[in-house]
Amino acid sequence: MTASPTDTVQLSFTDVEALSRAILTAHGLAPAHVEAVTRTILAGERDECVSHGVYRLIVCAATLAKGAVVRDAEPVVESLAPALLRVDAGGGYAQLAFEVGLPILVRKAKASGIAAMAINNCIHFAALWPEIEAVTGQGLVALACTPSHAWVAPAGGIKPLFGTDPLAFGWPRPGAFPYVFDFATSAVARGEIELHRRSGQPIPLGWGIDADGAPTTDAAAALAGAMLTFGGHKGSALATMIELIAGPLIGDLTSAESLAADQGKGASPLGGELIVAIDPVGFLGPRAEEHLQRAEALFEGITGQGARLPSQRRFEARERSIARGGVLVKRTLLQDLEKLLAAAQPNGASIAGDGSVNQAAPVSVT
Ligand code: NDP
Ligand code: PYC
Repeated sequence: MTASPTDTVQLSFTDVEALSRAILTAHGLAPAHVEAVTRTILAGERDECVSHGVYRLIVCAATLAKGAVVRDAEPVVESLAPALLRVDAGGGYAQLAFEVGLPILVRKAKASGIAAMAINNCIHFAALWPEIEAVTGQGLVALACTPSHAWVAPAGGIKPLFGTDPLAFGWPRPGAFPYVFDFATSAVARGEIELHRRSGQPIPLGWGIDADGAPTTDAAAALAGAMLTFGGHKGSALATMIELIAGPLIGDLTSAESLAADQGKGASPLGGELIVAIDPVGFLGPRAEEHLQRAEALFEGITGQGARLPSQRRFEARERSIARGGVLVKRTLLQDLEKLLAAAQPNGASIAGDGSVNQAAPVSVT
């Protein structure tokens, strides 16, 4: 709640939660979803993942306003086999479906050594690392992926076909932080290009092409044309794999089908997510500890030569935010969030000049 002299405003974690709850509730989202989505938004902002922090409240509000989310969906769990489960998100946000399925996934992985959870029929707007960390927090190795909307051209092509299709992996480690990577298989997440467009900044060459297939540094032109894969044909192949294993393999939509289902509304992607959990004890039994220790030598081999581990920036940001007791949000973004809240809740919650959320009037939802 501290006004900073620069173009940012410091919000406490409680302020961020209140802001998220006020906006999501004012848009009619049911309480259990509000809490699950708020946890993700707060985690993103805390870790300075700006394209998946409070900015996503604008995306959520737009998606909710367009009627593209089942606001009170209740996830339904189905156990398919000793090592397989499906959670039908019922058209609601993925976060609650993940939280409902997680304990069963963990139980199955510990019983069988490996287990997989399909989340079906969910709206996905978030980073995957919060889910990965929830699995590694149980001592399990984790892999997750999801398609999105067809925004990305295959390497060698110029028409959008793939989603930005993130792939995330986690490995439990001794100490506070696991090894985690989480990246879009496009050169960059679409949210990053959106943020460049919002602030009028050019994008680097290699992120996107315009509608005629010409390389562009114009964010809006790339959003209207096609995004490019990371690593050329390699990102293209990984995106194809994600489209397959988190699409048809689990009976859910590809990114092209998700975009078609959107019917031009511009809402967040609809479809499935695949999460695999592996228990090191399954392969190694009592020798698991010894072999996990060998993995530490690999990480030391990376950091020992001055290279950084993925998520290192994020974990440092987390520690910084915790030490500061809050996050720094761009003043212009906060103003946009305030407008959003005022429009949804004309006589209700508001954001004070110092960034705190005034909840004096009750938030009522029709
Ligand atoms: P980045 O390219 O910024 O980062 C990808 C990963 O690489 C991170 O784990 C990052 O760690 C790591 N990394 C970055 N630089 C280095 C480096 N120099 N050395 C080692 N590791 C490094 O992310 P993207 O733009 O590709 O994706 C951002 C987010 O968007 C992801 O969380 C993803 O899940 C999300 N997303 C979600 C989608 C959805 O459909 N739900 C679709 C697309 C993306 P660090 O964070 O520490 O920098
Ligand atoms: O930034 O590409 C993205 C994205 C898509 C869905 C959620 N994030």
